[in-house]
Amino acid sequence: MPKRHLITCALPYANGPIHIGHIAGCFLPSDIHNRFLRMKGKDVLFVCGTDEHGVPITLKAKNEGKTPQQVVDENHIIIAKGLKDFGIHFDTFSRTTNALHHETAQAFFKNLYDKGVFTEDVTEQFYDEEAKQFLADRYITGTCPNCGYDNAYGDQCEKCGRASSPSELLKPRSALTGNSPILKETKNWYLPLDKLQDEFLNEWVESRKSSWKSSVYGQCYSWLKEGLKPRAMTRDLDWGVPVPVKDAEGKVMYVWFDAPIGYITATKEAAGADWEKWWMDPETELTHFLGKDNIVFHTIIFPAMLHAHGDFIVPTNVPANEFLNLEGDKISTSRNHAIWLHEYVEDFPGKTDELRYALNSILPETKDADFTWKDFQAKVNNELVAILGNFVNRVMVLTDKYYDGVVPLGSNTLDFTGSKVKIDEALAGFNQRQGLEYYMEIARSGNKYLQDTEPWKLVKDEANSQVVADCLFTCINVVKEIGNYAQIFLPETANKILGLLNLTSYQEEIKVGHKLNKPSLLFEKIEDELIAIQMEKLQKPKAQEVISVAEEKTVAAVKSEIVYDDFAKLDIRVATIVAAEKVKKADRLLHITLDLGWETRSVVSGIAAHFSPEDIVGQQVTYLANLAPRTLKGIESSGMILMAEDADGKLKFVSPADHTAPGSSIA
Ligand code: B3M
Ligand code: ZN
Repeated sequence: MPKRHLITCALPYANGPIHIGHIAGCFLPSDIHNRFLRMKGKDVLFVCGTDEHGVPITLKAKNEGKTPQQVVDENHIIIAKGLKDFGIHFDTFSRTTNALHHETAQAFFKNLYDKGVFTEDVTEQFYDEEAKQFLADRYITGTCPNCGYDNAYGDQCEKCGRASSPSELLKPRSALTGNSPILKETKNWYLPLDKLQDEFLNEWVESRKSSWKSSVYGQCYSWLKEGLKPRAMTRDLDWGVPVPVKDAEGKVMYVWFDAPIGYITATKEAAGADWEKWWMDPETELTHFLGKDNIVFHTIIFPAMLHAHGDFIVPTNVPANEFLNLEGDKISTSRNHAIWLHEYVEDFPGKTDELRYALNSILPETKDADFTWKDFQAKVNNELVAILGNFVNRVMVLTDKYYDGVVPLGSNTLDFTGSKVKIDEALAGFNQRQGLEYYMEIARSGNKYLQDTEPWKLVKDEANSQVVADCLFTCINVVKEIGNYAQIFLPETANKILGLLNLTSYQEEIKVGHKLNKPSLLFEKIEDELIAIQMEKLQKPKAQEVISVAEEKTVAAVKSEIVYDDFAKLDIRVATIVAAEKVKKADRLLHITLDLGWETRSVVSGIAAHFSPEDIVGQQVTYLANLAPRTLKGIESSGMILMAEDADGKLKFVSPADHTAPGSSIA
């Protein structure tokens, strides 16, 4: 039995906000594990923070005309707020640009350096003589040797997807000045993973074979089988943690060297002088939560670093998740095919448990999973509203009606020990989907018990009064069980149930004569309109972002090729706006009437933030006339007005250069 549990959640890159893929990958699983262990009374520390170094951040900054520091400052705030609003409860949410982190990472590096762990190697790297700077792969563009695309990056061609190295590019250019770079010698420090493999990793990974997920062990196994090579831990870059050794001016640590040390920094921030016991005492159980693209860093490189240092423990488990897709398609930040956390909490105020529940039920624990808005709606309406919420509400209403909200003298006739053992076992084994299913069994059994007992019939006969009292006493205790375990799965709901039961903690017992609070609903149905608005949002990609992010290896500059027949299916026309008004209770929507020459059409369009209705009457537009109609906020919308969107997200109408008869076709 470990004495204490240190839980880490992969540090999100501060080069953009986070989306539901990140939530399902590591934030929700780590938060559930944290809540589970705490409920069991364990000593737990749960840390995270933003990963603020690395080349993508410098590129993003350059692109937006900002400093890297501005970029990470902005994103840290958005990410931290979104997670807090979503109820992810870290002991500390740190940053890798904090001074304490630089100090911690430098001390770590220096320790390995002094021990002679690193090997040094001089290699030739591309160098921009005008900018006086070595160029990271992403800073070099050139002609792809495979497809001839002349804006391919040093590490990858975005047109054909081929991964390459900068030296393979034809006519390489520097992204800083456009000059052709020269090759220049530079020294870097390498972690000898080959040596550490023999010395430590082979045996250690093998010892984890039965306790780690097979997907995690499998990845490690194939890396080790291939044989590890020394890997450079320093970079010629001006954004990162400066390398604290002689001859290393102008060099920073490789971002994957400093980022995991961020866990140590965060622990120092949370535990102060006490931090060492969390990292150095073998009685601490260390668990890293992350997505599958980060496995190698947490099972090979970081453990090798920790081992080489010598004072640290290594992780007990690394329960990595697979990927989450969205509406059948890969989540893509550049195509804006994503549900952003900070937007969800704004669009669905007070509904964090609804998303938690939907994601928990599909967590990509063993294979990729797919989130759809329809499924989200169904889970909320058919499970949270119809089962859990409905049961709790019926118990509250009946107690209010029959006993004026006072707990009757009765005895408990249901026992959920079996369900609770099953939940605990599932959660201890990181089977959190299964855990949620067992949890819902409690609500289902409660519902069934109430339905079978039918106190509303029994109550008509005075002779049954004890049976009715027993039934409601039992049900009130089931509500408490549901609330108690909701602390793990549905934290907002746990608080609400505590309020309904008029208790201050789930430790408290439900006593006969205790007065409950007035019933109020836990969940409400998600209406079709809300889902339609979200679907519409997904169909409106933001302007292409030039930088691809780590999660996404290929970014298509142009959508995939179609044939003429695909295009010919679209019936695109010129139309004239003849009337426009705001849609009630929908800030973003305008109801527009279009003249199509031979008839008028009604369209609901999400452009209210960009245009006022009175300004657009008379405007000519491009109109997709044969898009299947749908209903938004009770108004039928047929077809779609096509808009141009610039890089700042501003929308503009696309209209013919001269006035054109409405109904004219565009092809
Ligand atoms: N920032 C990668 C990612 O967000 C990386 C994780 C660091 S964990 C030490 O996918
Ligand atoms: Zn190519």
